[in-house]
Amino acid sequence: MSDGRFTLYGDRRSGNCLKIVYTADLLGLDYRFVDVDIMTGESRTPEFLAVNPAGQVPAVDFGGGRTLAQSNAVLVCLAEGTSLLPADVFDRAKVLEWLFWEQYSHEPYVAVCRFQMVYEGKPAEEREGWRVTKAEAALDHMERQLAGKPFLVGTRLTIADISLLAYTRLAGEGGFDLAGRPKLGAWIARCESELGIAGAG
Ligand SMILES: N[C@@H](CCC(=O)N[C@@H](CS)C(=O)NCC(=O)O)C(=O)O
Repeated sequence: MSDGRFTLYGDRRSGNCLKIVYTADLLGLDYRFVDVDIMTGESRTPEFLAVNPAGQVPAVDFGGGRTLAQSNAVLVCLAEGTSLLPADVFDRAKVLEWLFWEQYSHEPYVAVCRFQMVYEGKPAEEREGWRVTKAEAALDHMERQLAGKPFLVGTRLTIADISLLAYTRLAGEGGFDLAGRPKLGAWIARCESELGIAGAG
């Protein structure tokens, strides 16, 4: 699937887009990045809606009419056949377990709080309280799950780590303090080292 050059439509501030960039760069894939500004209507143009009718980034065009949205679906597509997506069916399902959890129990809280601060320019105090509570719970869950483990699934980096890393490493921009979560901090540094990306300030 990822044999040929593809086009990634995205926003460079978006963790959902960055997780694809991290994966594609690690795998040395050939792609073109097209910037789409979601704040000025660029994700609602007829041209963009032809790529992703849902009007969201990221979206990928593999050519030949094969377009794909949903960041974690794209990760699965890119990582197939590599160590980032285990061949063993149980390990593979564990990776999927984390990908689904990321979209349902982490991203709507950690990422949306960050969106309110970074994109909408709100101060931390104006984040929605219920969302902050759920975000803190998600980060606590990761801290517990990383006890005695270098990565989320098995002993190697997988797309489960890359997917969760994208917004977790930027959680500070959403008003969250990771200082009291040492395992999470060490995991972020480990993943960043594997990916060759700088620490998140
Ligand atoms: N579940 C989707 C979420 C995509 C998403 O929320 N994209 C945001 C940017 S991170 C977006 O395009 N927002 C603009 C909009 O929804 O109109 C994924 O994982 O790709």
